[in-house]
Amino acid sequence: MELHQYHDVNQRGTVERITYFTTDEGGAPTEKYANVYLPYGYSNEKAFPVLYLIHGGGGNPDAWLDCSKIKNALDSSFAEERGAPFITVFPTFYNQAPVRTGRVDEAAERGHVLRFQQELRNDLIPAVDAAFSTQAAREARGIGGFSMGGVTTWFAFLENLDLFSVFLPLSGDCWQFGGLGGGKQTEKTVRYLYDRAVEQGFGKRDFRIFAGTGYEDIAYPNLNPQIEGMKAYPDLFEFSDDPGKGNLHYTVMENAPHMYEKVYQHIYHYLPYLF
Ligand code: FER
Repeated sequence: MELHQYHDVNQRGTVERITYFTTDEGGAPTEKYANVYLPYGYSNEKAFPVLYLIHGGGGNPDAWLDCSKIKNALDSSFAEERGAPFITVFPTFYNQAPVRTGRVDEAAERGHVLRFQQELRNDLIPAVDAAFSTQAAREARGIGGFSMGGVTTWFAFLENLDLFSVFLPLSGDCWQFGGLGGGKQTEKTVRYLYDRAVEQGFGKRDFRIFAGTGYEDIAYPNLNPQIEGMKAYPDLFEFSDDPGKGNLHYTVMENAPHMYEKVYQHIYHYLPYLF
């Protein structure tokens, strides 16, 4: 899992912004932006996979880039040919920048990341596929996120499985049945994930989940039981320690609290297997 953070990277990707229109909670049109990382060598002559990477609670489209070495991890991985280059889109699930004082409002946050599923489908993905040279297919589209972004990722599995095949939930559990539901209502949550996939006609060869957290992470008590519960359904969630086999992967890091600076390393670790 060691990132060559001092590696001399001469092949750097660029970060652009895309603006797009979506609909706010009241149904009014609103303009938003996302950051778009284009790998070194990006060109209209090729079509690239796209990873959507979602910030945590209180964050914004800049959070991943400001708070972690994710760009360095992408640049160095592609320069070293650890994986085929892909585009990474950093959007936000908020319509208004949140003012965070004290404890997280679980119901409000859950509402934002659930509403964002429609924005992905109706507005953001079409805008990205129109503006950039993408493969524009679920096989070449992934979504991941940290904390509330991990919660967003599980909702994408439930609501947008026809759009994504790769899922990277990092230090965030599934909130279908309320805040911290992966820990508080593990059995019900796991069963729902299972049923939603099956009812939409998807089987275990149709998606891959690359989950991660840390032993010291506040989300560990919520994500860990959920992943352990999912292992009990190997006909749909086939766990393997080898990220190239099965479709459910889970890495728990040592000395890793709930921070972008830690969780981005999971993306580095899994990168060769994503697309
Ligand atoms: C979790 C998932 C999300 C969790 C916390 C969050 C404590 C979000 C926290 C925040 O936005 O502050 O499992 O565990």
